Amino acid sequence: MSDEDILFEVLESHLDTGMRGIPVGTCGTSFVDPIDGVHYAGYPIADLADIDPEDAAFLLFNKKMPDENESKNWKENLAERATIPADSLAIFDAIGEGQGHPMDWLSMGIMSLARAENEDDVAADAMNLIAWMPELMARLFMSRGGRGSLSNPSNPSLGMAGNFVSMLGMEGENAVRAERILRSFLVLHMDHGGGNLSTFAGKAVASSRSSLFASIASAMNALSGPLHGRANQSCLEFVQKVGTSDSTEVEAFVRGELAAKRPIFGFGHAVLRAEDPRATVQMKIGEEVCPDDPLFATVRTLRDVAPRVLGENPKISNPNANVDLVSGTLLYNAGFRKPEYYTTFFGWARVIGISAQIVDERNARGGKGVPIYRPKYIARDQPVRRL
Ligand code: AMX
Repeated sequence: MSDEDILFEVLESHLDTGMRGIPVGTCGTSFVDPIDGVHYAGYPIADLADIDPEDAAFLLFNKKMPDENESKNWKENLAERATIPADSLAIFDAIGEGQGHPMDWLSMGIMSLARAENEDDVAADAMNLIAWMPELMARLFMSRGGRGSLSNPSNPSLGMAGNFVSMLGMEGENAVRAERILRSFLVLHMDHGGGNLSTFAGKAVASSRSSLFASIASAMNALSGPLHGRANQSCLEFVQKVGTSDSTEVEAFVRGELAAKRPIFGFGHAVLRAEDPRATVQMKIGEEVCPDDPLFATVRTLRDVAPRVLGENPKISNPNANVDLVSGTLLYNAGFRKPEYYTTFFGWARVIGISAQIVDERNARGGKGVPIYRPKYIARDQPVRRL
């Protein structure tokens, strides 16, 4: 690419559109193809669904799949870092059981770990935060749920998903199912290119050389919005509201929602123009772990019916299933019965991808880092005036 290549011509009609589609930088961790979905360092996401989440993290940071030795060393490195600094997360005892949204707890939890920042070593901070996330998440769930301290102490040798499930005190078949679902959830949600709001927000804050913790907390705050990460909470609530898996009834429900100008959750996407491969993968997992679950049966029928109904409206660019159609139902089957927590799982996964992108941006320009973000806003209706 030469300096002269015109990638995009900014027209007046592009202003005030949320910078939709306007190129602003480069991203080495992942790219999103409108048809084939997200690829991590070139690998289509569907090929990665069953790998260890730790290996997916290695891939995003190193842009290559780890060999056996690299995978072992990487996991040991994370395990060695896993002890949360003493007295951190005391904030969770202070907020009060059930108060505030879990995403606010996640953000505050991450900020409370900033006291252990390594100055000028964003890569070390990223590794530490990734290593601390399973315990942070477990303590968030226990404290906010009023369930006291961890059921079992942190045991990083179980892997990030297994350790979290164990700290919550899940056992037997339930623990196995929860870990299976969570492992793939984490891998599928880690990264989605550079321009989604939470990633962009995290990188923009990081560009001022703010700490990794402040940058990631900002990203989590962006993710917490109902138009972004909190959509996975809304999707499960929507599937519960459908309340049937009968095709005719589901179709009538979908048409009724559209007539009432309400969105059909779990369908459509700003960039993708086919079914999200992450939805396809999760449908397969659902068929494996909970084929007879009534909620999953509703999802199965919605996936058959809704694209046809939505497709009748030519304005809708993509009537097909997105990642959120199935993820909430799987988490519900994993034993996580409160949808308000679902976005924290999304946040946990994104901590990894966004951290990898922040490290890349700090290493840019021969280690100088990307310049501080400074897009231009054009003045509107403000003639110069004098008092
Ligand atoms: N239900 C109802 N209307 C929909 C729709 C859906 N599933 N998908 C698109 N539309 C509407 C849009 O609201 C828009 O209407 P408008 O012109 O009156 O504003 C029109 O169709 C054109 O939209 P688009 O260009 O196809 O998509 P978009 O980029 O504006 O919106 C999205 C994308 C995801 C917000 C939208 O598809 C939607 O609201 N889906 C339902 C909610 C959902 O599942 N969100 C999770 C998305 C996955 C994710 O990113 N986490």
